[in-house]
Amino acid sequence: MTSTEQLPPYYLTTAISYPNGTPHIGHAYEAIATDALARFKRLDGYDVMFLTGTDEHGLKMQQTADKEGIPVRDLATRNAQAFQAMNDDVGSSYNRFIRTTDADHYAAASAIWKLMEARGDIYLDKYAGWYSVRDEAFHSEDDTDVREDGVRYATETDTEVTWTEEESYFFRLSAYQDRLLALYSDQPEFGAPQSRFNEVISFVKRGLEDLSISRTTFDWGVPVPGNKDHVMYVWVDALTNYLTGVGFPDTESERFKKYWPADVHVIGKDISRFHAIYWPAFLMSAGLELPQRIMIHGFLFNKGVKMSKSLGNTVAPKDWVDQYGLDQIRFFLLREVPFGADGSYSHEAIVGRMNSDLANNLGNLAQRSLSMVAKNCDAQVPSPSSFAPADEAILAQANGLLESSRAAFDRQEFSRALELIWGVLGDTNAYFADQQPWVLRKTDTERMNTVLYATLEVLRIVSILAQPVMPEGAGRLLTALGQGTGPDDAARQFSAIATPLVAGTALPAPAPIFPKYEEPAEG
Ligand code: ME8
Repeated sequence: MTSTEQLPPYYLTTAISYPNGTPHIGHAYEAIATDALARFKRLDGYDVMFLTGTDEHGLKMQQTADKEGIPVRDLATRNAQAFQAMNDDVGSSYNRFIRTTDADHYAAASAIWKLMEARGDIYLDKYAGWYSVRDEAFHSEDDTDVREDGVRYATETDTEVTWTEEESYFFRLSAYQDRLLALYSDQPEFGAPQSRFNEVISFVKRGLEDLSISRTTFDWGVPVPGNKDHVMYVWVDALTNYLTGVGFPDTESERFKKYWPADVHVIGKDISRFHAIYWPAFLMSAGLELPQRIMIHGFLFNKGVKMSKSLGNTVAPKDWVDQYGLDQIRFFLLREVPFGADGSYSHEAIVGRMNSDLANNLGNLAQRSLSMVAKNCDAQVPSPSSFAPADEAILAQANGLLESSRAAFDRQEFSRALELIWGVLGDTNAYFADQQPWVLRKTDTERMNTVLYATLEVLRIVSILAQPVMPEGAGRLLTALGQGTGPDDAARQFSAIATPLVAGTALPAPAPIFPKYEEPAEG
């Protein structure tokens, strides 16, 4: 038994969501992708810390609560529960669900503020500018425009801005331009994918202004240490959640020493500047190590159209899971859209993936080979004789998948990993059709046994590697292949891939997995 203390650590996070509404498919997408990576790393022998949660402060939360006529804390609690339930619904295996109203988070946010202040990077001044409540950010006049309705908008984000003047603390972001550019060139993998990271780099090259980091017009936030008239700008508090989650400010704790710096922060494209510019600057100022990587994913659209409540095209993640199945939506989202790119979903696209990739390529191959084994091999893994070149070739392909999947997951290229795995499945289907084990049954049972053995061996390797994306279905397939009973079983870890199936292993009666999607009957 290896204790987790000896395993290499891996710390990953999602963005923390604003609980001013309920979760949508975009939130579920980020949770599922990050979860698949967390599961992959656990199965690959890492001691994983996976953090997710809710970002509960700020003016937007206060305004939503006022509109609903309820205390802001109640709004935060109600919707934080909805976000946690969504994570559970999509099978997220987070280790902690953090809320920025948690007591330990207040301590962490105060501590990072004091460190940045002690460095001389925080000063008090006055701010006047165009403020967008939706973005929780000021925009320079050049970045705004007055539209036909007479209202001024932030050009980039299409959100309304209002002229706001207040006393504010500032962070000397301008002093960090050179250090940030040095970081980007020394650590070219810091931001990904490259195209989205390039946008960040150009922004920094154009020059950085100091950042307003406190507010006096409302009090729903973490108090600024030493000045009770100010609360922290919500992004200072929000980004710090990544430190709170591993025990900051106790930088000497085992947990902090083990997990910090984070291996990857997974975020959406609209918040790349906050993560790839402000966050490393805050950490440099506080004298803390920087995360290894900011992975910026794209947005999901409903048939290419932005989701919005007014268009009535938002989808609740739970409804999706109920309609198509959990494994099915996890597979669809990660296979269909290259992570980093924008993507679209539609009923037809989901059903297409379910029927061709899952029901046909995987489910059907498993069903056909396992029922032949049940009938013709005493329900035991058959004993192979010497492998023919066709068998060797398919086994070699399957055995190469661990390394290629690992390379793809390390770059968060989930669709690439699944494409490679399903490529091998496609070739195995062709192999099965070519070899015709149902004919060999009458002509050459030794050869039939070898073909069935090789097919089951590919299915075993594919199922082990499919667990991070489809924990349930891949688990059921592993059970059908006699490979343990639960996800922690040694036979299901990636280290078991190198140990081939043992002939004579008893197999349970095969049950169909990944059935075809049937349209519900009308009426
Ligand atoms: O931005 N498709 O919270 P949030 C894919 N609280 N991803 C989407 C999406 C879509 N249609 N819409 C949103 C915040 N997201 C801050 C984060 S982190 C310290 C603070 C992603 O609830 C979005 O890009 O608006 C972000 O990564 C996450 O969902 C939460 O968005």
